[in-house]
Amino acid sequence: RRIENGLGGAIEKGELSLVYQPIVSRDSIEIVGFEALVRWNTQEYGPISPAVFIPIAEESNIIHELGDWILAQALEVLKQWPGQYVSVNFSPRQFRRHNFVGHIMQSVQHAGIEPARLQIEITETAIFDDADRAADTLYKLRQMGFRIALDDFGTGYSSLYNIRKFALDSLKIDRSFIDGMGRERESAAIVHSIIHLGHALGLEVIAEGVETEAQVQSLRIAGASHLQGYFFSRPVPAEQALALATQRF
Ligand code: G
Ligand code: G
Ligand code: MN
Ligand code: NA
Repeated sequence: RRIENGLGGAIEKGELSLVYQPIVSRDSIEIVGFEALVRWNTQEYGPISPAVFIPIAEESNIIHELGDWILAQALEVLKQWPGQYVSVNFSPRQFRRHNFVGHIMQSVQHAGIEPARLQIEITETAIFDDADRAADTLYKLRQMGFRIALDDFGTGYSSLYNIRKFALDSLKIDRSFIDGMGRERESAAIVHSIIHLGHALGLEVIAEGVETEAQVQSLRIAGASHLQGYFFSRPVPAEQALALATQRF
């Protein structure tokens, strides 16, 4: 409850900020986009992880106010980048919000941003409950030119049936599989399978949580189209992201 109460005032108190992590092309030459990740630095308790407060916000309507702030902030920063997209996480409740499509469109229009420069990251949880409605929402968003990424892929209740049915641009392989790749055959096999599946369906495949040179090499060989992780950069504040965006990687 304390967190929920604190979150209510966090925006006004200026306790929230966004950091941005580059998503690089497979040859590591080009930054194609940045994932926006929210940070909450409370005056009282110091930093609180979004892994803690997003699920709490998700239990109430605070998620909408928080989500609106995150999107507006990310779109504002995006204006300064040369051509990259920004990839914003949307929780299941945001995605299922009444008139989500109209809401997103209004936000980008207000910011004067091309829809193609916003990637919407959702998890399988967001689309599993009401698959028909989710398919309709994704179709509309994609028709309007937004990019759609399925986040944490492989950890949820994904069915291959769903993957076929949903309008997507990319699959993001959950970092737990990348982490296990060097140690367990099973993880390596899963990573390879996701990459093949993604490509067969005409999707980009983004590997998350890439930390080592060895992982970069294996993922290149496996054919991942994009890479993201501490090996390239931690999530950094907007000014640092801008510096990265304007240089070659
Ligand atoms: O940034 P970090 O690794 O601590 O994120 C932890 C979790 O919080 C991840 O699951 C991530 O997707 C989620 N998260 C981070 N930023 C946002 C955000 O802006 N919106 C939503 N809905 N989730 C976020
Ligand atoms: O659920 P989602 O994929 O949106 O969460 C991304 C989370 O992963 C963020 O909290 C981010 O800080 C974290 N992250 C990004 N790159 C790495 C990495 O290379 N290693 C680890 N351990 N975490 C990472
Ligand atoms: Mn994500
Ligand atoms: Na993820």
